[in-house]
Formats: sequence, C-alpha cells, structure tokens
Amino acid sequence: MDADDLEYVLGVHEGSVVAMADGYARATGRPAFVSLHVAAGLANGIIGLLNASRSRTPMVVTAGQQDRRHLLQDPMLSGDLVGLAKSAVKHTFDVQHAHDLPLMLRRAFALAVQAPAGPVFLSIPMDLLAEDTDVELPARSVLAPTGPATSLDAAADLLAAATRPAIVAGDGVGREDAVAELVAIAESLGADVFHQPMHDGIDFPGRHPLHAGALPPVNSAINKALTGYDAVFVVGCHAFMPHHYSPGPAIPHTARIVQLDSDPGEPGRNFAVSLGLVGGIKLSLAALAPLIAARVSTEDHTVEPRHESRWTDANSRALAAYGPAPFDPLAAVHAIVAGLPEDAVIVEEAITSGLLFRSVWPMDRPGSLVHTVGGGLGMGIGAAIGTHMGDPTRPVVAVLGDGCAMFGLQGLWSAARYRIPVTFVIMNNGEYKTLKDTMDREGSRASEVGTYPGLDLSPTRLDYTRAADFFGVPAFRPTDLASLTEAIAKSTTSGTPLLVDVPITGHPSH
Ligand SMILES: Cc1ncc(C[n+]2csc(CCOP(=O)(O)OP(=O)(O)O)c2C)c(N)n1
Ligand SMILES: [Mg+2]
Repeated sequence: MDADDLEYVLGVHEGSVVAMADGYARATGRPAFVSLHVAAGLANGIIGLLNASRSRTPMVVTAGQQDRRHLLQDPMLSGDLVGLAKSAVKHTFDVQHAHDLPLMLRRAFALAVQAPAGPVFLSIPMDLLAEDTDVELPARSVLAPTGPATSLDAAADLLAAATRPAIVAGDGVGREDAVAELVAIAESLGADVFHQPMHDGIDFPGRHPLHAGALPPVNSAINKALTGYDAVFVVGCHAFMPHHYSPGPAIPHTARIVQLDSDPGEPGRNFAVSLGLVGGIKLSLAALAPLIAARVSTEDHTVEPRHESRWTDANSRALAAYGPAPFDPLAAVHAIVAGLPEDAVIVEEAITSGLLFRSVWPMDRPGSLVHTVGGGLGMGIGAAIGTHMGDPTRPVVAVLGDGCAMFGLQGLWSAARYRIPVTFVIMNNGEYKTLKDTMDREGSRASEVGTYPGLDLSPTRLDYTRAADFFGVPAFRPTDLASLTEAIAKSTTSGTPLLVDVPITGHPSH
C-alpha cells in the first residue's frame, strides 16, 4: 500500500470485517472502505451490509470479480456479485474499465453519505486491476451541509398548540449530533420523549426527567404507549420497523403527526403526517426551538421527573438480586455498569441481557451506544473493534449475548492481532433466551415440558475463555460480582483486549 493516509486492517471473516467497518464509520462519522473476496466473501459480508443499511452506516464495499477472460465459463468463485449485493446495499457499480474507477469511487462515496446513508458496492474484475490507464487521483469535493427544513413556523404552530405532545427520538438525532437541540424543544413543550424501538444510538439523555423509555417494537404496543397524546413529533426515525406483526397503525389516528428527517423518503412513508419536514436534523431543530419557545409559556408546564421510578426500581431490583455465580442477569449487568468509566462506549449485542443493561445504564451521553437496528447477529465483536479504531480515546466495552458472540467470534483474531483494548463481555446463559421467551409468550407448552427444541447452545455452558485463548485474547471468568465490576474497571485502562465470560442464569428448566 502506497497511500500513507490509509490503514489496511485485516480480518479473517468477512462478517467481522464489515462489522468492524460499521463501528469505524460510526465512530469517525466518515464512510469506511471495505475490500471483500469474490462472490463467496461478499456472501459472508451480506448480514453486515443489511445491518449497515438499516443503521444508515455509510461505507463503500468492493469485491473482486473473477477474470473476465474466462467469466463466461463460470470459473470458481465467480458469480453475480451485483445481483448478490443489490438487496443489501443502496447502490451498486459493475466496474468495466479502469479509467471509470475514480469517477465511480467518487460517486460511491458521495452516495454512501447521502441521506439515507448506507453501504454502496462495487464489483471489480481482477483483470481490470492489471489495466494500464492514466488516471488522476480524484480531488475531494467539499459539500455544504443540508440546511434546515422549510415550514418550521407551521410545525411550531402545530406542536405548540398541542395540549399533550410526545416526541419520538430516532437514531437520526444521535447520528446527526442533534440531542441538545431536541432536549431544548422537549423542555419548551414539556413533551414526553420516547426513544424509537430498538434504538442503536443515544438520541435523548436516558435520565432526563422527560425521557419516557424506548417504544416497544410492535405496532399495537407503540399505539398503546402513544394513546392520549394529541401531537407526536417523530424525529430522525425510520418509523418504526416493528419486529412482531400486529394489526393496525403504530400511531393513534387521534394524534397529529409532525415528522422530520434528513431522508426525503421518510416523512409520510408508513403513516400519513399532518406535516412532513425534510432537512438536516440538527439545523432544523436548532431553528425550530426558538419558534416553539416563542409560542409557549414556561408556566404552561413544569419539567418534572415523571419517569424517575423506572430507573430507581430497576436499580433496586438489581441490587436485591446480587448473589453467587451463575449470576442473576440483572445483577450481572448492574455489576458491569458499576465498573464502567464515564466516557465508555458500549457496543450492545446482548438481546435479553441488553434490555436489562439498558434499564440500569444511564445512557446520558450521546455517542456512547453502538447497536444495530438491523437485527442480524454477529456485529458486536467486530463493531467494538471498529469503534475503538475510529476513536481510540474512549474505552470500549462490548456487552454480548453468548449466542450473538458465536456469529462473530472470528473478530477476536483482529482484536488480538492489532491489540485492540476492547473489553468483550459475554452474557453466558447457555441458550437463546429470547427465542425461548418468544415461545412462552406465544403459548407453547415448551416451558411445561421443560424442553425448547434447538434453543440450548450446549448441554453445559460453552467456555468462552477457551475460545478467547485460541485467538490469543486474555480471558477471565468472575466467580463473584465484585470481581466482575473490578475486571471491567481495570480492563478499560489496561491497553489490551480482554474477554470476560459471565455465567448468568437462563430460562427456568425442569
Ligand atoms: C444471523 C441471525 N441468525 C439468527 C437470528 C435469530 N436470533 C435472534 S436473537 C437470537 C438468539 C440470541 O441469543 P443470545 O445472544 O444468547 O441472547 P439471549 O437471548 O440468550 O439473551 C437468534 C438466534 C438473527 N437475528 N440473526
Ligand atoms: Mg444466550
């Protein structure tokens, strides 16, 4: 590599590599560049591309196509690369001439960051790389940021006239660094603020008195949570990507909806809006805040801590559940939080433990959470590595389900090779707990019989310290929760990777 401003980072599995790029792009706020190997390598990376599309992570991804001189004969590892990538990325390029590469790459990077941001794919035949061509190194374009939306006066009229407004803070708010601006608006309106379902960043401070928690990922439950509000301001939210089907709309018909997004495809996409606004989220909210403040009187409402009990209840339940290994999962995540430095970034891919973790972690500091709304497992380990590479000044702790970890374990190879000081915490319940919970909710008799077909990871708990050892990552299994807290606190300043294998209780079995 001749370019000294590029660092070429290696991984041994494409899933880990794309996840690393995702974490890196989010930490730096710039598109990451990924190079994969032919059709098979692209196929391995596709889960990560689907996640990046959902999470709006900009990246440019290339894969080498087979030599065109025998492509017609279906050589090994060739395939329809563009066709494979198409459903997982926002745009594809089938490069056929070396002299097209600079222009195509420029377009790819431009498209990757354009709202909605996402991955862009280029297929590059290997014989093309041997072509001689005179190309100029592409100069960089300087683009001014997207401006504020129009019709903000009308939006302010509508929101200020509401007697009971709610706000849904979507991941666009955190991504576009607009949390402070949204807080100002929420406080002017005295609005309850819900995080979007399964949010993958921090879009409103978790312990702010107006924060009413995250919406559940089911339309009927969202509808229930939003019933009684006469205006709902949906900001930066790909609304709402429910998980389980339920009939009916997510937002009650009685509410007037104002929706703001930098993606012109979003307002009005899944439900009709009274007013759709398209513009840069930070600049739009900054311009909207004084318009609302001028229309409401602060005596109309007081910002009282309406939701504090959610937080204190979870913490007292956690403290009451402290005990010996295998630990209660809520107590275990509480012990992890107790060891976290203030500036830690959490990469969360821990499903049931992840929800518990979010209930006891303050989530106050924007830019401190990495998760994927895409839902494709296997991003946590790689994303944590990329997060640290993108911003080495902040300690990174990955909180991972034992099942999730199995989908991205090869990432530990890169952590060891580059000595990335991430703390990987495996919430080891020996099972896919969330899927057992789903069977219970749906009335399966599995819990009576005591067997859940295919949902235990092994008859005994898998030993993740041995997996870490195999890859050359130091590992530790706590026998009490005080040592777990201590291990988290120490490892975040150790300068080396560490895997902590935390035995937790799982689903009750007979
Ligand atoms: C690639 C992929 N395969 C399968 C799934 C389905 N899935 C969702 S959660 C889950 C289990 C997660 O288990 P674990 O990480 O142990 O968390 P727990 O439920 O035990 O808290 C599975 C298999 C998925 N989302 N993505
Ligand atoms: Mg599990």
